[in-house]
Amino acid sequence: MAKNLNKIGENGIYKVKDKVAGKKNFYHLVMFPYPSGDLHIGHWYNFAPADVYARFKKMNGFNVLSPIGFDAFGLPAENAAIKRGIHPKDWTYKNIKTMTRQLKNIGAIYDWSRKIITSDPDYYKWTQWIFLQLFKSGLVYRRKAPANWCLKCRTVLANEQVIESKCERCGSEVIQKNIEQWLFKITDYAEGLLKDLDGLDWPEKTKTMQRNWIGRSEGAMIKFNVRCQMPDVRCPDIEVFTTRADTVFGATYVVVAPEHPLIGVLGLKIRNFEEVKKYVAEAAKKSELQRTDLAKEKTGVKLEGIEAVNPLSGKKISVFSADYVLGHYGTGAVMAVPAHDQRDFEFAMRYNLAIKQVITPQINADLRENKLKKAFEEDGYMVASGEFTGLKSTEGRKKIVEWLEKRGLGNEKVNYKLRDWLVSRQRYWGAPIPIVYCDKCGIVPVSEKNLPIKLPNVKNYLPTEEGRSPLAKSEKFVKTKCPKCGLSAKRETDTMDTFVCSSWYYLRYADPKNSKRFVDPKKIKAWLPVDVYIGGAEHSVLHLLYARFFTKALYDMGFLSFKEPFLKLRHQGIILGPDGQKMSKSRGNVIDPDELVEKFGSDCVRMYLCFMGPYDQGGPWNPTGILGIKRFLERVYRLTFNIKRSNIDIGASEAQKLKRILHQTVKKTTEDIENFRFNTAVSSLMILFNEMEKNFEILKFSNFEIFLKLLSPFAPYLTEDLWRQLGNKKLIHREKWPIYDPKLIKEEKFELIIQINGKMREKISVDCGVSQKEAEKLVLEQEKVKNILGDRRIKKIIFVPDRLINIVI
Ligand code: ANZ
Ligand code: ZN
Repeated sequence: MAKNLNKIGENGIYKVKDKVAGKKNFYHLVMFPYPSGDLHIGHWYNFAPADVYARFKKMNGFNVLSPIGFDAFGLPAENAAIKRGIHPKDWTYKNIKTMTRQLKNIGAIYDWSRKIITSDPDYYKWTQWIFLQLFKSGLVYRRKAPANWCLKCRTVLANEQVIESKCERCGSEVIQKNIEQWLFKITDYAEGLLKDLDGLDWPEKTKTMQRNWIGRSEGAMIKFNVRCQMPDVRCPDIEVFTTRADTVFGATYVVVAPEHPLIGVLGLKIRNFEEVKKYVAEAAKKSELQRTDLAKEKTGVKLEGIEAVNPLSGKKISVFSADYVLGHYGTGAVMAVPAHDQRDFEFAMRYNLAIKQVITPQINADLRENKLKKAFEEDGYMVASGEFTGLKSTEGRKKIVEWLEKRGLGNEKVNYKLRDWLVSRQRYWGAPIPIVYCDKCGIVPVSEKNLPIKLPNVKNYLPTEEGRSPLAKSEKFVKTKCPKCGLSAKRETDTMDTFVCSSWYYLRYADPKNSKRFVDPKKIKAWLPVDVYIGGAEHSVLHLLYARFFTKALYDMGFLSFKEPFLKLRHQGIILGPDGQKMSKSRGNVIDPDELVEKFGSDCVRMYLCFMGPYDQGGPWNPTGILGIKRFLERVYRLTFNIKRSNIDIGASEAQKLKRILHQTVKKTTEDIENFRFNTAVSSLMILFNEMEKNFEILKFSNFEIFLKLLSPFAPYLTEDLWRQLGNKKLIHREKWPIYDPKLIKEEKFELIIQINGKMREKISVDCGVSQKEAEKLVLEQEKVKNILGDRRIKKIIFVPDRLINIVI
């Protein structure tokens, strides 16, 4: 019965117009999938309940855009292709075909005419165009620096793609490698990316993760003069970043990161330079995680012959290099305060350095008896800090910075953990970076009219040992003319990180076929920003942060009129195997949606996914749960043919009750779906249906039709079918969503709470709408109330209609 309806989507019934008279546009978006080759149950869990929401919005009078496409470039597709010895392009497009068929089974209202494939030249032409716009705006740069290098994928990775020192894609070890790379200056947007989170309707947890990733930190820059013991040699100052300027008096040494330029600048002025160099080389081999591991033993090396001057105490202190200080954060140097920073404390213990306490929990504490066993890291009161002694540390911080500022020795400073986004990849399957190297002109952007720079169809797409892109081997691709001077030049052979492609696809859906512009401004206005975005929480930092950055950058260039791409965001949970474990082939607990569709039909799968639990939580798959849904839909099917075609209102109290439940259910499902509570929406539909089935003799025909409409977003195939069988000419998903009558949802009886002097004493069941007079009479007849009142005088009676009565004595 439902199979033929599969075609509905292809007949163009879900085609979306940019404008429909009398309707507001609503942009409903799911995160587009990688064409990994198989649509798994996790995809279904994202897309099917999301489609319930889209259909619900549509029936509520919105002109809904719900597009789909493929995030087709990138490492996962390429690695899989390499494993199977198929060209990444063939592999990708074959998978897209399979997944398109699978996606159609979901029965979503996707407008397939707007499909996007990011590896199509007419899409990546505009990815390259955006690269050029960012380049023009000074948001792109190239530099040689250590980068995360995955030994297995043989490419650099962005920081966001390194999870606990392992490659996010393949799980292998990531080391640091010195390499030329392209970066986007996302750090220019750190403050906006942070601040604008406040206005978004996103899960709080996701916002927190982004906030932490951006990592705003308020502190100060402080200059430490450096003295070299060799005569007549001047040394550059060391600038440190600190969040605790109140502890300057306790700074008993200074530490520079092994990468710090000072070491190279001083060179042989450092007496033990050889030893220092060795230490630096060792540090370079360690990953950031190893270096920042709090539990590890702190190591370092003293720079002999060099001293720093504490700007407040005037004391000369030692300078060390230690790998627990990172080169890229802050200034790459810290003033070490062992009494108040645990890392410094451990270091000082090991190297026998002075530990000087300058903050105490109580004001004017006596320090003589007190020997610290670990660093005291909290705020408190300043001691042994000259004129600042006695101040609260929070106040002292400000005062000290003011003092330093007056003398040109420091200033307030905000730092971010966020680093620039490394976008170049030494891999084949990505959009080529539209840049040319000319001996005369240097780095030259490709001219816009020559876009797209097509990815050549090379036979040898394997990553090279020495870490260069496979494109470098294609002479035809590399050789070109300089866009500026016309002399022969070489193309950039790195490709872009796939996250670049997915940072703007939501814009392209508004105008997917445009060959003149990346999107027509009118279409942007019609659809964007996205009203609701639905997808996995694993993208909390990566994709969602990058997409926000793109939107902000394009806004600043004048291409967009909004600064945030996704106003509302919802995550689905994760579906586990029936054994409660993560699904995996090796565990043999994978649920295959194709099989389920074959066995139960798409509606059952959709509806069970909605029903199985709170949407944002997911949980284990229950094989008997889907059977319950199947039986339920079969009952709906049967009842449709047993129901009397009478629309007469029967006055019987049973009929009244049925009507009330119906209207209550309309209210409940409406509110539940609007709030992504699909599970409780389904269960209230079940309750309603039970009542209808029990009383089908008196069930009004039009009321049953209302039920079918409520069911239709969950079970579109079945309901479209039944809707026609009932003689309707139009499609059910184009019907209006039912509205309830507030008068009809009122219960006949309610529990009246009886209070005496504000304390609850009794509850009685009374008619809804009971008047105060009637209620008082009933209440005063209650034995319990009579006993408490005795013959005390009633001062007054407070009555809250349909809720409570309070007798004040
Ligand atoms: C002195 C001090 C005293 C510090 C004290 C803390 C406590 P967040 O919040 O993460 O910004 N720091 C600065 N740059 C560093 C780097 N490149 N590598 C490692 N550590 C670095 O933390 C800022 C604090 O981390 C700074 O404040 C500095 O130590 C350290 F009682 O300065 B503090
Ligand atoms: Zn040139």
